[in-house]
Amino acid sequence: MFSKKSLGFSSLVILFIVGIFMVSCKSGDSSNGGNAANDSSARTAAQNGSLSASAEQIAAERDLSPQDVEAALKTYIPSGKHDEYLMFSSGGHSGQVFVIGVPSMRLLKVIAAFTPEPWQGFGFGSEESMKVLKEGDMESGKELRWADTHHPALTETDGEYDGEFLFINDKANARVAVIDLRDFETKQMIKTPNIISDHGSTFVTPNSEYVIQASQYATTLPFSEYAGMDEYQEKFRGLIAFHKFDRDKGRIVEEGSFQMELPPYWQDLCDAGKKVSEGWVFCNSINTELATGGIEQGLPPFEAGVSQRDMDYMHVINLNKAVEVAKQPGKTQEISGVKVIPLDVAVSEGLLYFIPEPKSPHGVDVTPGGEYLVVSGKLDTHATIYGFDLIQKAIKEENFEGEDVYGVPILKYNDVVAAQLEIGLGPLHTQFDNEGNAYTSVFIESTLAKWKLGPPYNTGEDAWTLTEKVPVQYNIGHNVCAEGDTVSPDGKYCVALNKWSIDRFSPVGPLLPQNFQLIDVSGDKMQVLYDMPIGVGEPHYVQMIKADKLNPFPVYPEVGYNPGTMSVNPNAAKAGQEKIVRSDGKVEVWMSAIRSHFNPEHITVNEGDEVILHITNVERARDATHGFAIEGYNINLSLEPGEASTVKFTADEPGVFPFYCSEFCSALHLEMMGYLLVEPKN
Ligand code: RUQ
Ligand code: CUA
Repeated sequence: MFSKKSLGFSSLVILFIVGIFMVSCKSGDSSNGGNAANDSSARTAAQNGSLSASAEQIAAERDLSPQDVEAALKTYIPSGKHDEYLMFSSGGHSGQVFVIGVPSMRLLKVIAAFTPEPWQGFGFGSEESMKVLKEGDMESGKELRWADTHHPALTETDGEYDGEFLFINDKANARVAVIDLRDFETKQMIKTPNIISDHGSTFVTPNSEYVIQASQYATTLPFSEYAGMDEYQEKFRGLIAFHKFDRDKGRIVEEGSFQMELPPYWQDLCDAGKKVSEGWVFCNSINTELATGGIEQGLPPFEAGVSQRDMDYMHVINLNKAVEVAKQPGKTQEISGVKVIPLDVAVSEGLLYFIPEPKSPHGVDVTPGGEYLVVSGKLDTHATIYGFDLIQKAIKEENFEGEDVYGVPILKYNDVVAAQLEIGLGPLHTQFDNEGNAYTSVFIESTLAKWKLGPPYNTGEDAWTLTEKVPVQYNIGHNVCAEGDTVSPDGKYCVALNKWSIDRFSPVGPLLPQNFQLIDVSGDKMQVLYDMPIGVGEPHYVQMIKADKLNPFPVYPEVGYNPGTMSVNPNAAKAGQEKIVRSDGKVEVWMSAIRSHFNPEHITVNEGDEVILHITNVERARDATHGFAIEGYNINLSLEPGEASTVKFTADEPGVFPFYCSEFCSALHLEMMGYLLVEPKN
């Protein structure tokens, strides 16, 4: 069996080994930290042929085809070498962000975002993290401790990822988190006022001045106002928020942020214009039927009511102009402390137009040069491609087919469509490469479709042609290609973000992981290389950035660093100045942590005392992280080298409570502990 399968097999192996050797010689490169030992052993092996023989044997024993071996060689990263790209993946229900290397598909980090995460000490006592989590709670103070993260957005400069910050939305509660990529930690959470549901979020403008967030399921405006379902058309509204991002502060700021009222259609995905379309924003919508559900009253169920019409409306928003209008007195209304441009003002000022779009549209994706918007319909077989120049012309000539019930002008479909392409059943999302190709995920038929864009990318016969499809397993939602939504995509790799894995992995009970499939798109034929199970929530969108664009801190730049402010905390504990200060009902401790002890080691308090601990990890060595956990008190901190953290709690449990370092830091890590002694009241 093997001999048949392995026809030309050893030569393939040798070819690859030699190929790999040549590549690593040529690049000799730094980012991968070049590994001379591996290179020379590869050469020896290739020269004397011994490795190819054993590789052939391994392949035979493991029943691997030549294609399998090729795929393995394309994804393998030797120990000590690094991946070329990093993916930032939404963590779905986990409320987190996953960082994954490409092509190895190794999980590098789970970034705590909306949900408490013990390893990073996020939400287990440290003041810095508790503050961020609190910011994301309901105004009433009701805690929100889960999230449905969908769309991560890396900050951009001139439409290119710059590797500085990352935003991610929470569909479940209409929130946005801001992650600083110097330390990969969440610094801010916004519970967006007025809306309680979102989906078209987060998307950034080409210089990240604005983070875009559109509501999904229409509610009253604000949602906290009550209205019955029979008042839907009159009282319910959609909304789009433009959060102003201050890069120096690394925060979304109130000043300059504003919202715009929209009809109560269900706004879906959005994208920001780039290059020629910079300054404009595009959002799909569904439920232009204004269906309200209500099967119990004999009304059509939502999924039928929402899909009655053949066309819904793409929202075309003039953001540049909206920014100006939002500054003018009398043009906005303050709702829940936020400036909102009312719908009638949006219409009269020419900020909002509609374009008919077919069959339950879902993704809208702007081409790298900003010339086209690609829209796919969940119940369609086509991608519909709109020309930005055609849209501009129609707006300028006021060439409308009419207006919707809220008075928003509707452009004529035939005037603005540049092309339509038969893609397959259930196309969803589109990414791009550096050779004028588009890649569209096709949900119902479980394929990734590759097709050629029109001019200026491709001309003549080539323009707007479907060229290839590769089956994926199964039910692909989004897809991501290397820098595939920027002004200069890289090509090379795409990843199919599949919703179902069914039989791809060892069974783990009825709840199955999602399946990320790495696809090599560099050759003539797309090749699936690797299946990565995601067993931690259902990711939606992912962005893939060149790894060398990131420049994270190896350790915090100075001892006493507060990650909450990204500066030295003057009140941080310093080595040699550790102390315990007592006043009435309060014990304040300045503590240092270093391999392998805390100082002080005994903390005696009275039951009911307020205890404040300032702890600094005074280490300067890379990776010398200490944890700080107090047993029975639900407290755990992660203190990375240089980090200072504060934890406040009431000593309401009397008795003896060991505290210990919860990160294996040294040979005497087990001994890195101390005692909290809480003397009972009576
Ligand atoms: S979604 S599978 Cu982006 Cu939330 Cu389309
Ligand atoms: Cu410090 Cu373990």
